[in-house]
Amino acid sequence: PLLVLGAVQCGTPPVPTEHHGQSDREQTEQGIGHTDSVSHLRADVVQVLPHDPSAFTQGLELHRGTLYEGTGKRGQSVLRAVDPNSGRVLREVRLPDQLFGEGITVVGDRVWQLTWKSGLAILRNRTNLAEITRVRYEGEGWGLCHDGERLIMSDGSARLTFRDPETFTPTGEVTVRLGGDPAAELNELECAAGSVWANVWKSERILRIDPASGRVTAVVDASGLLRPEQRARAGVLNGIAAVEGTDEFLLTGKNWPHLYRVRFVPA
Ligand code: DDQ
Ligand code: CA
Repeated sequence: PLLVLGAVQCGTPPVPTEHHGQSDREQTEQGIGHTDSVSHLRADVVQVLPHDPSAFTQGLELHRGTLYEGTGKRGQSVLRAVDPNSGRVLREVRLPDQLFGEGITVVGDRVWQLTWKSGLAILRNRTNLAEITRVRYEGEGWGLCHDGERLIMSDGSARLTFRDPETFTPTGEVTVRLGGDPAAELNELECAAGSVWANVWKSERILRIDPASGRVTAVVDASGLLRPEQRARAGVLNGIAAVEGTDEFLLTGKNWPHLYRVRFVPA
């Protein structure tokens, strides 16, 4: 039985997610000498879905209708496959107690999962979540996504590292800049339609990044999803998963009671 927690239809008519018109406000937010435009978006809620409030969400991705979620904290980190409509856990594996799980991404029939400070990426079988291998990397592990050709990883700095999706070997990197300034603390990532979307840690902002240049092309203000009394008990926004075949995304956060199916629209 599906336990959809009420589909909240917002009254706003569909609007294009791209914001080509240059408002004065956008112009003034460009640094001097930076003529690139940055769109300002907000998250329009299409549906509210359940989310395990005990999940300290660190990685979130949808693959063929199944939600893959990685959680953090030492002794509590898991990788699970979840039915996004009901929140039912279909399969779950625990990480060893000393590992703090971070970003995840699906590559075909496999799933990569990062760890925060252990320098270990774990490769698993997507169906049974059994470990296949572990690979070492330099630095911290934060967010991860797969653009179809390469892995893209964040590490707490303003850098995104490109990696081979089979071997995890670094193949390049780019510095993310917003109006010319490095944009650090990029957390959970999502690769969608040629862009990389990144939650900014401890904020309710999501950046849309052009991975070729590192340029931030849009800033999403995703504040106001949780009700104030829910927000007091929940952690930070962290978790963005593209809904395949649509321009929608699932958003959640650490210990949030809901997943929000949203569309990004001009603010
Ligand atoms: N990171 O995901 C931003 C990379 C790290 C988040 C760590 C948050 C600290 C939580 C510590 C909880 C220990 C019980
Ligand atoms: Ca994601």
